[in-house]
Amino acid sequence: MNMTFRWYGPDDPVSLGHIRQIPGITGIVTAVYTVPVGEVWPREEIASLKRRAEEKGLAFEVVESVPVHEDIKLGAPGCERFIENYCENVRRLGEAGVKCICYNFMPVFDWTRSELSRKLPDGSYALAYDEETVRAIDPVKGELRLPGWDESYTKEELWALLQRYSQVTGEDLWRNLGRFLDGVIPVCEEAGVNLAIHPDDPPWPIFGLPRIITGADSYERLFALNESPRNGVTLCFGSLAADPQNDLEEIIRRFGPEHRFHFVHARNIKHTGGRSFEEAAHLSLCGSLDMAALLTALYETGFDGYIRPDHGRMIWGEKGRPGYGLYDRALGACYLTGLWEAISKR
Ligand SMILES: [Mn+2]
Repeated sequence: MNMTFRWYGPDDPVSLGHIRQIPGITGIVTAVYTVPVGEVWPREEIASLKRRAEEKGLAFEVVESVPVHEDIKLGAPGCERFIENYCENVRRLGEAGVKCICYNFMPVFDWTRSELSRKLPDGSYALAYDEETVRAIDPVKGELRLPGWDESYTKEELWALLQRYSQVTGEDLWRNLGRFLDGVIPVCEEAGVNLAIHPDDPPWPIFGLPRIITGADSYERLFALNESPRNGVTLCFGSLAADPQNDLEEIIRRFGPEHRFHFVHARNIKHTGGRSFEEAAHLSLCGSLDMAALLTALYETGFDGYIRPDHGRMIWGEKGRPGYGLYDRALGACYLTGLWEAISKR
């Protein structure tokens, strides 16, 4: 197990100097943020991230994310160019010592919440998802007022993109994911890089857009699509657990022995009725997940990948990137490292 910490690059208010002071952190998780989705990352920018990390004694072995161009998800004519660019990024990252690349295959929208700073009873602030609020929104009407969405699209561009997805089904997405993996996984094998798909967050279709990485059945199908162990998963506790039907411990014990969990996002959530939830501190007693049971299942199935604390609350007056402040994630990292030490010394 390698405990890592997400860092958003030189503009992140959380500095590498802060991160290195969190006990037990061995490396950072970051990305090149200056290049448009679908293009090739300059070698100098990759090298610069690596140099900055290593100057602080931190490894740079995990990238989150190399985003997948919408044309690949759509299976649009000409998407081969974007698959080839993706392969080139895998090669360049492998050359720089990166071992694991996180990505997702969610159409248009990445993670979705209805609130970025819900005040919890203890005075901290957390991200939250209210099912009714999200269900009442029709993005085609331009009612795009939810936080956390990609604001790089104009309203017209977003409308046009949603139109392109209007006939796309879950089966289409699976076929396009298969084509993407067929192109990229052989390069991952040559480059010594694991590819790790992040589950859809939340793990169900939103706004009429299909979502396919949603639970145990998805993993069964994903692993069958491409048998290489390089074709793996970022196991995000909070994303999968948003669907109360997902039994995370069962998922870990069932698929863990296949060694396809290359990266774990450890995060707790608290179910608040139906499919609504709010994000919680990492401790089991603060949310709906039994973190000790989940880490025990990982340990007992031989997990040897990367792990990081996931979203944290805003505490102690910190202002910053929602979910990615320093303090609560640092508390989470220490808690997870402590659990792991206790489990591994039994
Ligand atoms: Mn995650």
